[in-house]
Amino acid sequence: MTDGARTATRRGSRPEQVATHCPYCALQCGMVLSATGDGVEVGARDFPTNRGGLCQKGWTAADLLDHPDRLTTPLLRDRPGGELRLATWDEALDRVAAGVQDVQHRHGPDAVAVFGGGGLTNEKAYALGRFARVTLRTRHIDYNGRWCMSSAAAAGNRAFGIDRGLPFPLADLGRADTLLLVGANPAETMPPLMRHVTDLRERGGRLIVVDPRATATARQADLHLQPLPGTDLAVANALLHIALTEGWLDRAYVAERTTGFDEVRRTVAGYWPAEVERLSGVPVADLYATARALATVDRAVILTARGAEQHAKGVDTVTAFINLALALGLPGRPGSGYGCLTGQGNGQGGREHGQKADQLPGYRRIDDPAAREHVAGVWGVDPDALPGPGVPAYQLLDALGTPSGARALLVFGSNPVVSAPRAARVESRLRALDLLVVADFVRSETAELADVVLPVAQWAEEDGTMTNLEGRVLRRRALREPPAGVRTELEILAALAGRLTDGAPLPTDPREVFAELGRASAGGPADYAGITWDRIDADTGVFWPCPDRDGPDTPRLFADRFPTPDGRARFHAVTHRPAAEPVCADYPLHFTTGRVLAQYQSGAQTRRVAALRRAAPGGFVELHPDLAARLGVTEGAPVRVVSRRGELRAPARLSTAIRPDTVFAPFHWPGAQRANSVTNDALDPVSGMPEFKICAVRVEPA
Ligand SMILES: Nc1nc2c(c(=O)[nH]1)N[C@H]1C(S)=C(S)[C@@H](COP(=O)(O)OP(=O)(O)OC[C@H]3O[C@@H](n4cnc5c(=O)[nH]c(N)nc54)[C@H](O)[C@@H]3O)O[C@H]1N2
Ligand SMILES: Nc1nc2c(c(=O)[nH]1)N[C@H]1C(S)=C(S)[C@@H](COP(=O)(O)OP(=O)(O)OC[C@H]3O[C@@H](n4cnc5c(=O)[nH]c(N)nc54)[C@H](O)[C@@H]3O)O[C@H]1N2
Ligand code: SF4
Ligand SMILES: [Mo]
Repeated sequence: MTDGARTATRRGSRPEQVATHCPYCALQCGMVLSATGDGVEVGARDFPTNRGGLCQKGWTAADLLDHPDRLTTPLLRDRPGGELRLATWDEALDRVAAGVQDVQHRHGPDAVAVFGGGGLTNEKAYALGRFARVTLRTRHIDYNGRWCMSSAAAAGNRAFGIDRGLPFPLADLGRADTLLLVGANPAETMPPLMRHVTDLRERGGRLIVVDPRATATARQADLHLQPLPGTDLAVANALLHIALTEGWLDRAYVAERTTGFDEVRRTVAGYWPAEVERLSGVPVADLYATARALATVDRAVILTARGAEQHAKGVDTVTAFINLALALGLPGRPGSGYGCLTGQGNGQGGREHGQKADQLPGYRRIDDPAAREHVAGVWGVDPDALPGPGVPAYQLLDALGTPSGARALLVFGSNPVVSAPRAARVESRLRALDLLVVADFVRSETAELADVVLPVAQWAEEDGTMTNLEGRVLRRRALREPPAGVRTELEILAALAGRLTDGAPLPTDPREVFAELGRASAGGPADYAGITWDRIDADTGVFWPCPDRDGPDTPRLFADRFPTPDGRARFHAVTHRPAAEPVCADYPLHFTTGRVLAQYQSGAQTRRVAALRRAAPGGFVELHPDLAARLGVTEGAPVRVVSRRGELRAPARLSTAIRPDTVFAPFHWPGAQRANSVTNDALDPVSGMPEFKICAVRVEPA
């Protein structure tokens, strides 16, 4: 079935089969959904990203549609400490509207906050931003992408003047001679992506992986660098140091296409490979081999993901790898470049259209008068009525219920009780609210704390668009109606806007919302003005920027110029600094976190899928056998991982794949196994990214 073969948009005329995409990660694998007598069947579909493959999460995605845990009625808590009870939509929406009005009356518009998600469609993310700014008039909106993409986004904007995760189609990886993956484990986090890596290797290309653990991805690599967590920046500077001393730079490119190299040259001159070996544990010979493999081939690609980015120096770490890429002349060279692997299903689009605290649709800045004027025009409001910038996600959550923070919170598409750093503290902040509203299709751990829970449609029940990790705008297509009692976010926002204002109602038809989004984004960095649903349907998606209906889209960026004022990319000199929390006698080990193949994020969805629960039944603590022996811990024995902020308890998993000075736990489980009870809430000063990937702990038998 081709991408545009069938579209289902009109209610009441649903087809038996639709071509759509997986609800989970940013690879947005192509899927065919078929209505069977008693449910929905998932089939794989050939699409340029997944080339016919799906991972276990994708295959089982339909299991949640008719799951017994599925919410089909709003829930309401009548008094603090009481139980959630079934409610009608009118009761629930009236309660939200009254709560919002009461809080705003007592504490002003900013006392209501909105927390969005990178899994929302473009239409929903856009509508949520508009709802916050126009209906609620609050500056407080941010989203879980702050914990995901924000460091790479800030570094990309700083260097290239634009933030598109991959500035080229994914298939370019297959044609590269060298691929350097830094803090990325796609064999578990985006398994079908590895088909492109297989292409590369079959052509004789080399894969180099930088990860403190010998992951499933690292085991396929030609070279695995196994640094201490939090030392990637120094590694990148050492690689550039080597390229410089070996005369491997692309001097013409640096001279013609970049600015600011001189200071970077002076800075990296101090990153002697032998010193970086002492700091990171990566042998000098491996540093040389990596620099050579990147610098002496025709086509080289450097990709970062959360391992390098989720640090209090995440922006500078990404910048160090961008500096390396620029010095080697990679960005814009065919088949080469730097990119970051976006994570959530709509992690890319979700960060372009107004869920971010400082941003208006089209990736415009909310503090830019021209941007305010343009977007206010589309929204039919006075530019001066738009609020100013808010604060990044963690600051927003950490202030809830305090005199300086919001007193009501509306959550759409996130489960921060499990996924936020220093989660016990965030949980207590949520409990301190006057009003917590959660829109979800299951009773997530965050929904359990809510005063009002609003049941929403799932991916197979809604139309819209998603923007995948390549910047390719795709169509999500509905196979069936939502179950009775369930509403879409667009319907919920419109109903609330109707109760809260007497202005023009918000549109509830996603196609109409997308057209409005296009107008609002016109002329902005992420320009969708030329994209229509029909145009997406006619092909395998449309790459932004795409300003004109009749003009081309942009699969590859940077061929001739960068979208900066002078058309050049900008180097920024960056220096290594230690993790926010160094190890010490009481907390002598490094703790890092991440993902396993069969669970997704906070696990609210995937922990409910039987096949995935069987594959990954619970949390664990990965530690080296030598460390385990020292601690007197055996395989499967319960251990406690203790930091200054809290502890997690889970069975030990002994593995020589991890450094003996580092322990790892996945973050998909709540309660005693919650990794984020332990993590550090130190933030990157530029991006607001928390330091999920390193803090100091001790491990004890439990
Ligand atoms: N199965 C599954 N797939 C997913 C998701 C999921 O939850 N489950 N989530 C999706 C989302 S939103 C995202 S953001 C992506 C994330 O995709 P990835 O970034 O690939 O996932 P992580 O496991 O968080 O981190 C990758 C690796 O970073 C390593 N690491 C830890 N600390 C450091 C360090 O200091 N330096 C370096 N170089 N590496 C380090 C970890 O050992 C880990 O193997 O996955 C997406 N796909
Ligand atoms: N320790 C540690 N913590 C981390 C990370 C890490 O690597 N280590 N990674 C971070 C990263 S990269 C990310 S992206 C975050 C993600 O963490 P979360 O923001 O918690 O992400 P999800 O678990 O995907 O939460 C989505 C919730 O919304 C619901 N949902 C799904 N789709 C929709 C929808 O369309 N509408 C609505 N209303 N609800 C929906 C789901 O059922 C689920 O309850 O976690 C971060 N936390
Ligand atoms: S790789 Fe991502 S998009 Fe593809 S099937 Fe798995 S979770 Fe879905
Ligand atoms: Mo993410």
